[in-house]
Amino acid sequence: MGFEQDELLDKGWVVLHTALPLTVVERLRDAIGAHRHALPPSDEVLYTHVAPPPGSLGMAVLMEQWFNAHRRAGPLATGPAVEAARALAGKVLLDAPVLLQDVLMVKHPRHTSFPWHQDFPFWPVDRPAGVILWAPLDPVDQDNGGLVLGTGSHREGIGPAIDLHDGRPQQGHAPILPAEFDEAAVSLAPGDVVMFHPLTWHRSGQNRASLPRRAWSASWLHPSARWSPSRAPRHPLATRLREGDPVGERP
Ligand SMILES: O=C(O)CCC(=O)C(=O)O
Repeated sequence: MGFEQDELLDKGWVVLHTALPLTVVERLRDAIGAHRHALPPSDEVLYTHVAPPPGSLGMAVLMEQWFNAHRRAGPLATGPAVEAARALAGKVLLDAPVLLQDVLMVKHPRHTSFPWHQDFPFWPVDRPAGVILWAPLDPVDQDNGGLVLGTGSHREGIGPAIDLHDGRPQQGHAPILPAEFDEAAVSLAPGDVVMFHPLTWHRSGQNRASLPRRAWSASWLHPSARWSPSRAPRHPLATRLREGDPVGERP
């Protein structure tokens, strides 16, 4: 087992320094520029369990995001970065990783913070077997809205999908957070990657700097996982998936 998998299993997250070539970083920055020029940000994907509350301000107040640019062509495409990321995901999944989704993100100073949440509850997948790669495209720290991860929080089990506007569970349950955990605020340079477990609780603060904070994330599944649209019925993929099909067979 490599140190990456050891640390991921132990802490729930691991930083890989200088893991992505700067040519890939540059390509992703260009892809964000191309998206901003050509396409509006992706629609609401925050409410994978219940309909958005009336008057919800949607993703626009949290972040500018474009989903699944790996499916696009030309300057919009993130395909070359996906291939570099696939090799990194393979270090911890130790099998052929399956890409669930990728997201280009821009956090401007006007955007609000992301409250504590896990990613897995938003996924139409039957088990938390996978890894998220989060790659800054600008230097990030706590001043410009860098990630904060709950060390060991992946051992607390599967929580609810969180409403990212107020930090409360989408299903209307009482607010819950996992038990005690140490908070790790990661400072990263372009080319670094933080990998975290689908059950690792994480958050990010406001961008208090003057420049936008750009990042890219790619969520990977272990091929043993199966589709489960009933776990996230409002996820954009859900209507195209059959319960129990292997994730390797994309719709
Ligand atoms: O990039 C960020 O600030 C937060 C992203 C995040 O938490 C997520 O996409 O799950």
